[in-house]
Amino acid sequence: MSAHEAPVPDPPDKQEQLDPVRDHAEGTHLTTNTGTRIDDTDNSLRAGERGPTLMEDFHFREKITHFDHERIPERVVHARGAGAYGHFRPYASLAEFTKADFLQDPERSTPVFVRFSTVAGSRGSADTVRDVRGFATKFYTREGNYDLVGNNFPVFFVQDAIKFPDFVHAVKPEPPNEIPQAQSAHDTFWDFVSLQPESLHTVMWLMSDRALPRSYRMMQGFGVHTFRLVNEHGQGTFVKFHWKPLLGTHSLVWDECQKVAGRDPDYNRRDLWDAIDQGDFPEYELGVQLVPQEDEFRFDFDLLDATKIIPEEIVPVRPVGRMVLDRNPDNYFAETEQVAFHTAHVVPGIDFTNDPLLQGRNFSYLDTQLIRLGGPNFQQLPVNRPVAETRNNQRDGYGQHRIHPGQSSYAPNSLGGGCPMLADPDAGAYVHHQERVDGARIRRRSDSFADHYGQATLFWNSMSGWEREHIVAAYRFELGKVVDRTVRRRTVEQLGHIDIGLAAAVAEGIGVPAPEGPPAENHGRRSAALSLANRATNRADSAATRRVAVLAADGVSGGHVTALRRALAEAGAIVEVLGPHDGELGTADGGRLGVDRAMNTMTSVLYDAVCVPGGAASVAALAGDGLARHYVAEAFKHGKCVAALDDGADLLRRVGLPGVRLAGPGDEVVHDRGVVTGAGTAVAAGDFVTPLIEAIAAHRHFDRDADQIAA
Ligand code: HDD
Repeated sequence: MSAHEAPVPDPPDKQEQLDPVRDHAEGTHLTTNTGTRIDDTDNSLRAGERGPTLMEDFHFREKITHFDHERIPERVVHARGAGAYGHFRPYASLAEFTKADFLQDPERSTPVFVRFSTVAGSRGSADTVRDVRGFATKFYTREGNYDLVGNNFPVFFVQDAIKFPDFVHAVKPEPPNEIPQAQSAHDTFWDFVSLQPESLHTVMWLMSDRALPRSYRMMQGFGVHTFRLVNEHGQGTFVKFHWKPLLGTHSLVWDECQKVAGRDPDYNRRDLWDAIDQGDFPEYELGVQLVPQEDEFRFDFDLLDATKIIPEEIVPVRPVGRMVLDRNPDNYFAETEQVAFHTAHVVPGIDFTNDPLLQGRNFSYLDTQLIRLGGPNFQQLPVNRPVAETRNNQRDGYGQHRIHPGQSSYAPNSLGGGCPMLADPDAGAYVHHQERVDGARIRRRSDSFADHYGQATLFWNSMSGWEREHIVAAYRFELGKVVDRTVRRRTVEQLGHIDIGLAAAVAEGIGVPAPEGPPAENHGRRSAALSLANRATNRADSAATRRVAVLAADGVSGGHVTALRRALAEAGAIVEVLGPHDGELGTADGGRLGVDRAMNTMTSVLYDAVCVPGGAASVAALAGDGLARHYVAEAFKHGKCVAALDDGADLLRRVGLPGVRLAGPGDEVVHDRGVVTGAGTAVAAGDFVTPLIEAIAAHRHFDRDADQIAA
């Protein structure tokens, strides 16, 4: 065997690799950065008790200098994020399509680090803003790191990377006053997109509930671009990557988002952290849409156009593996902040296409890491370090952590024995997919990128009734914040190219005329997979990890609470008893019940469902408490499951849930559009629990008459 063909040794596991750099403080003493022990870190060294500080206080100077340099530039986009480690494992070998090592063996898992993010806001902004979410995965494969740097939308706002700075400048806070933070609801964003029809399709996604994920654990991910898989024969296949959360894809509603942004700005970050901490590990299925090379021109759009999807009905998504996130980082800065993704971090078997957005990204990510992470050695940071061996002749630079012995740092060399040697293409070297490229040097987009309305219309046509209502409401909200009337009008005219009904509904809300002239023809095509209401593709009927608030006061039925707690816990839900105060409550049968949280410290928007157990005194106290009534009204308004046992339903009656049938005398259990009421005996018999869990698992019930509810 020649040295070129030497087998690649199995790398260490990523966590094993990180262990030596985890710097635990237990049992240690405070020292300077050079190891000198320190006996006082509270008083600077002074000339006399009331005298000036001395220059020779090296501990003071080192401590302050380090502090002064603690911050690094935040990411220009995707500044706010949350990360987690995990593992990916393919279901079966994908050797037919790709030689990528991590997609070959269902017995072998590959460590990953995932960073989820919002895009527009600064590091300290709220999680539940209307925005695209980043979904970036670093696979630490045996052949090097592979980064799949995707979003939770399958399309992007611009077709060519050269437009990215314009788009980002438009959506970011406006230059004169840096207002508004983390919002697209302002003039410059709508000015730009109304002049830029290629953005329309992605803006439709942004106005939909897709932009308001309930959780990073309940959010799809997409590689967006068409990439290329390459097998060991050098044969290429076009591919679109999809992540599907096993908990289903679920969203919040806009009113809820705005309230959560104040009540818990860390809502999505906390949710991810808590779930992993409690052992509810988020899982996602990796899917691929595969298109043979010879089918490149089979579609009525260009595969290289990142503003287009391949509808799943035309090319189905084939599930190929599963990712589990099972470990929180130890240190936010060291890991989640310093992780450096780059679309050009690829491994053999995964290649690019000529998508002009992707080509530009391949330049941008390396460039940004150089300044953000202080130089060319950012790959040596623990979170970025591949588990595969790295060897080359790149040397020195800021933050060099490796010592390279030896005389030669160039190739070819004889003094270093020719090392590091070039790898054989047949022994794991990356070989770029060969493709003939010729053409005139030109700044022009292909005509095949010209249709900007077809898929925006496809998206609109595919929405259910309530999704359309939410989209119209979102446009009305956003454009209602736009001061310039011309921008409002221009946007409505653009919408007229998608659907005249949509344009008219938005126009009415923002006080501008509906577009004139003959309405654009709607092609009538739909893609059922796009709707969040579609059970088959986007839902998971599970109440697991859903948060349920049980409202109680003194005199509550302890039996109801115990039965609810047991049944919901069995379904994997998280139950919290909320009382008028913290501590304990007395139950109807003379027992004591611990309160998990005082009602005033929480709010219905932090729960997926609200339950009211029986107990005359408890229900009377809650009915007289505006805060308790607000929990019920608000949960109902946001389409959530609301449930009550026995006289607990009196609280629902007091609130007044329009048109909803509640259990009365003689009714065992009544389930009406997510409102579940019934007799206490039914909870004991388990009959109440099945509809309750169904109602929670269904996530939201928008077929209610909730507009008249004040909450
Ligand atoms: Fe980007 C970060 C996703 C277009 C330039 N991008 C960034 C992150 C994600 C994406 C998830 C955060 C990674 C992390 O968590 O650290 N970006 C996308 C997607 C795009 C896209 C799915 C379109 C399909 N991006 C895009 C373009 C450019 C950039 C066209 C520039 C030409 N993106 C960047 C960047 C960032 C970044 C400036 C900021 C911080 C970073 O890279 O590390 O280089």
